[in-house]
Amino acid sequence: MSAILQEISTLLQKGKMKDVAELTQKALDEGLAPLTILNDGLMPGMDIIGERFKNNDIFIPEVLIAARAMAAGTAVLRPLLVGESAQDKGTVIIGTIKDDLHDIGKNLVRMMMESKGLTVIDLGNNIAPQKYVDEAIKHGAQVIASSALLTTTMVHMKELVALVAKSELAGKVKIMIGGAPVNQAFCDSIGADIYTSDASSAAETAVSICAAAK
Ligand code: B12
Repeated sequence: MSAILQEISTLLQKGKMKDVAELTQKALDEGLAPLTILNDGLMPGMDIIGERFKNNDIFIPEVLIAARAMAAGTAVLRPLLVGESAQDKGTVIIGTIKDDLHDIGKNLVRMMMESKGLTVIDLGNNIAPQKYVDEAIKHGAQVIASSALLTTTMVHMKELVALVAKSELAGKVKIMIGGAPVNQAFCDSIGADIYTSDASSAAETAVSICAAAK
């Protein structure tokens, strides 16, 4: 990892929101690609925070300020990743599932999807399964994307799958799921359509689904 990416990671871990934003801009000015800064600077910093939280080395306040620093860095990258032209390649409804407030991964997935020209309706976090269905009908979406970071909330994804199957969306909308505790086996077990492990592959897959639906 280059020195500036290492420093971005370190400052993120310390929750230095302003410094992370400034250094992210500096890395861009030095010619580093936005995705490199995201994948090799910001994300590794958040991974270390995750490990330290797991080991009870740090607690919620530290995690929250690190999350804010991560958001400040991604805000700098967002216009470059997303671009300005709306290409209308399809519509995705995205949200973090009911009872779950984690939204960093969901926001990255949204950003990557937008960068590929998809229209993304972001419902936010703590989203009831019925709300995804209602919004997908309202916006004529081809994809519902749901994120979960807690083993206690991922179970609500099963309710989402059942509700879609009972609705007018059945057979028309694909359900994509993701988030750290989610995997292919869980996806298969609840009958969701697609699982991917990261934001870039989630965006590529959503583009393919939307293209096939046209
Ligand atoms: C940041 C964080 C928080 C922040 C969230 C801030 C925010 N705005 O999101 C705060 C402090 C609020 C928090 C709170 C809690 N947290 Co927390 N948190 C984390 C932490 C450290 C990082 C999560 C993160 O953002 N990772 C970075 C992102 C980029 O990764 P990601 O979300 O996995 O997303 C990537 C992929 O999964 C994928 N993806 C994500 N979503 C989707 C969706 C689709 C459709 C697809 C295809 C792909 C995809 O793409 C992303 C990019 O590649 C994790 C530890 C960890 N290692 O995950 C714990 C963690 C998730 N939290 C945990 C816990 C226990 C909690 C609390 C219950 C703590 C408490 N006692 O109160 C609360 C719950 C609050 C709630 N109701 O949601 C546990 C969960 C354990 C479990 N088995 O369920 C973890 C694993 C920590 C641990 N090891 O103990 N947390």
